[in-house]
Amino acid sequence: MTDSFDPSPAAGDRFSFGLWTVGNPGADPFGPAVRPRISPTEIVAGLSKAGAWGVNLHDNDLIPFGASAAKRDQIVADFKQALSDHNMIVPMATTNLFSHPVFRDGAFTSSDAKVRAFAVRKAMRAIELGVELNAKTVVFWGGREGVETDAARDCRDAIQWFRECLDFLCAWTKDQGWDLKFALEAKPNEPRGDIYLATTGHMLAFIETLEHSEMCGVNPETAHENMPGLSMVHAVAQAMEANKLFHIDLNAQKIGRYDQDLRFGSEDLKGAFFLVRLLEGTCNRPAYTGPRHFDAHAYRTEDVAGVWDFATGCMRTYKILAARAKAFDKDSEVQQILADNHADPDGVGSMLTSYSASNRDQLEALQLDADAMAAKGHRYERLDQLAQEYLMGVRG
Ligand code: DIG
Ligand code: MN
Ligand code: MN
Repeated sequence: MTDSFDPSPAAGDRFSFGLWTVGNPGADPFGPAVRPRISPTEIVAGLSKAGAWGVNLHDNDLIPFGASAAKRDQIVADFKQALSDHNMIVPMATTNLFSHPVFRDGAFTSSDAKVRAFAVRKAMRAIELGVELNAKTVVFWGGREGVETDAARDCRDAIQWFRECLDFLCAWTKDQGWDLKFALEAKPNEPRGDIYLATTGHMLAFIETLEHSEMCGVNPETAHENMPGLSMVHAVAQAMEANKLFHIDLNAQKIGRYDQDLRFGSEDLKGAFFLVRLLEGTCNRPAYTGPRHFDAHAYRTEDVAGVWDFATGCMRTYKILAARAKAFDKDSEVQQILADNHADPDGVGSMLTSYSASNRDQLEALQLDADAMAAKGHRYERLDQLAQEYLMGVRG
């Protein structure tokens, strides 16, 4: 890598963090907070200084549950002033439908219709806040939408109630004349024993059953796909292919662990490399144009200075991987191996793009030698070694 490369984050990179990420005080199920709470206005200032572009929030990250209207308005006014002072925007807003005990058996999937109604109304207030802060995307993470025992309810009822609540909120949003995108975030478990619609794939199928599916997409999170051992790269690629990647939660995770929400790239670096390659479109494909959002937090071992080390590390790693991916895809040997594997001199692929009598007859007439095709090597060992060497900085 040339010495001139500077991985320092800049506004043009569209990096964003949630108030809950750098504001995480380090509490965990086995111990209390270890860091002082940083106020939302201090977070805005700190993120701006670190080079971030946007700051996201749950309603209650900013406005305490049950705050009076006057208190709410004052808090929002102060927050807006901080955004203006530090040239920061709010790309995404979301609703906390998981902390208050009222949601202990779910929000949109609670068997109690009054809880579902309470959750929908809370989401309406959070969407109003997002619109007031000029957010363009609303994320829905159903942290409590699940069970510890399937004796609790029929999953089909849960899915129907989830759909009803989202259809209601989509229709209400359109009724307000707002042009918002809803991004549904999947997670397989934690805090519930099993969370409904556990992966991005489940969410993509569910979205197609919604009344206003055109305004709904997904918000895949690295940790949430990796927890069950799935590929975040494949989840994001499927979302992009379906034009449903409306937002993304970038972080890192050891497979098979609880949700660690680690600094981006700090675990599966090769997975992060291929994810950034996909998002940046360095392999001559359209790039993802949304926020590069980090839903992660610093180790509990860190003090406040360490929190900003964490935030800077997320952004620097993303930029370094973007540069590595660009160099990898410009490498002539990489391009040649990929071209050899995709070669189709006889145009056979075009016979499969759609069915016709002509394509059928051409397909039937093809001379295909299975043994000859089977004997062909693909040079993926060399290709992956090249990727590794770009990652390790010994090439390009
Ligand atoms: C957890 O991964 C969830 C919540 O933090 C939030 O609702 C969402 C926003 O990115 N991610
Ligand atoms: Mn997470
Ligand atoms: Mn998330």
